Amino acid sequence: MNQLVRMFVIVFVASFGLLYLTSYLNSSAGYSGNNTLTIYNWGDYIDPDLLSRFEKETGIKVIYQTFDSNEAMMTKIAQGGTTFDVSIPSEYAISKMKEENLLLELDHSKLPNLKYIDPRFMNLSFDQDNAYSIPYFWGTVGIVFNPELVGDLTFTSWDDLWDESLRNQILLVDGAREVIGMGLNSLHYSLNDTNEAHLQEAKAKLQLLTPNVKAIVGDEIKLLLANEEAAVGLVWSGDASEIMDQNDKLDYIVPEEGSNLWFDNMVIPKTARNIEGAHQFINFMLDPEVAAQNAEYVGYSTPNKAALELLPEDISTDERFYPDEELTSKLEVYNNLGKKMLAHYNELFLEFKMHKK
Ligand code: SPD
Repeated sequence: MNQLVRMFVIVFVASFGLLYLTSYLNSSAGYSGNNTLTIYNWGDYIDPDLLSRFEKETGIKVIYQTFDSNEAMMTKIAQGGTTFDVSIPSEYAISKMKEENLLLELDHSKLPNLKYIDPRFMNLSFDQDNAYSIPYFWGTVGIVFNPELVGDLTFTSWDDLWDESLRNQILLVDGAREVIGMGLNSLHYSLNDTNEAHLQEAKAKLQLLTPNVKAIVGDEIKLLLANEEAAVGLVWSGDASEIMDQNDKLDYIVPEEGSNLWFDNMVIPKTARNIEGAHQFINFMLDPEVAAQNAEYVGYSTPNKAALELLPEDISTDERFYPDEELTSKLEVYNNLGKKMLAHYNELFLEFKMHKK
């Protein structure tokens, strides 16, 4: 009996010691066992120094993963089995994720820096009261081009992309809404059009563009265009700004038939394990100095009014990337077209990609 008690005491003391040692090792690395934050963001969409700064300031270890489309991100979160604490979807995706109950309601009392966001970017239709999402970056979709390689083309019209002189000279961003939307806009249709005849017309017109399309690519589009591997690209405005930073011969324009105005906002998915840390991270990214550093690093347009004032004037006054309300009011925001129609847009885009091959 005595021996049994001794054994029990030895096992108890050993387990306690092991537990103490593990927690000591974790805390000496600066993090307690479950004090991590998993962030799921677009590729190339944050200054990595800010992640280190957040870790240092809070003692929270960041685990960082990326996606390259709203569709891929939504599928992964909806499937479950992930522990993302913060993600950064675009407006139509936020609306769909709300509908599918994939987002947590935010606690604004934990986001005092929200006061720095320009009211123009708050309470938008996809998330009234910003109950589920907080502005991160915004922008347009347009054409970046190398004036030395495109002759007289000015790209004031989407139709310029179909010009025969651009054979094998165009790179397209790998986005279903962007490419199908461009086809629709070029026909003067809405980029939220759900009329099947219009969609088929856009598909047929896009098929005629394939001889001019060199490739459909992800984030590498920036390097390829900056290195003059192609003359023209269909891009998000922030990518254009980064490309032009690397090669100042290039220019960016939003064609007159219209285009997309988009908003990427920070959300806390239902999969979150560290809800407190997620609020801390969102509030950190809203700090004017942090937001300005991030905007300068990634090249995208900040919705943070106080951060905008901290940016160099050549950035904050560049109307190509900070278009005024008059221009933005002519642009269209993607609607959540519903599960079936969004799947249809994806199918049309896949068919276009197959046709291109
Ligand atoms: N490399 C960062 C890409 C971020 C793009 N977000 C734009 C989404 C528009 N729907």
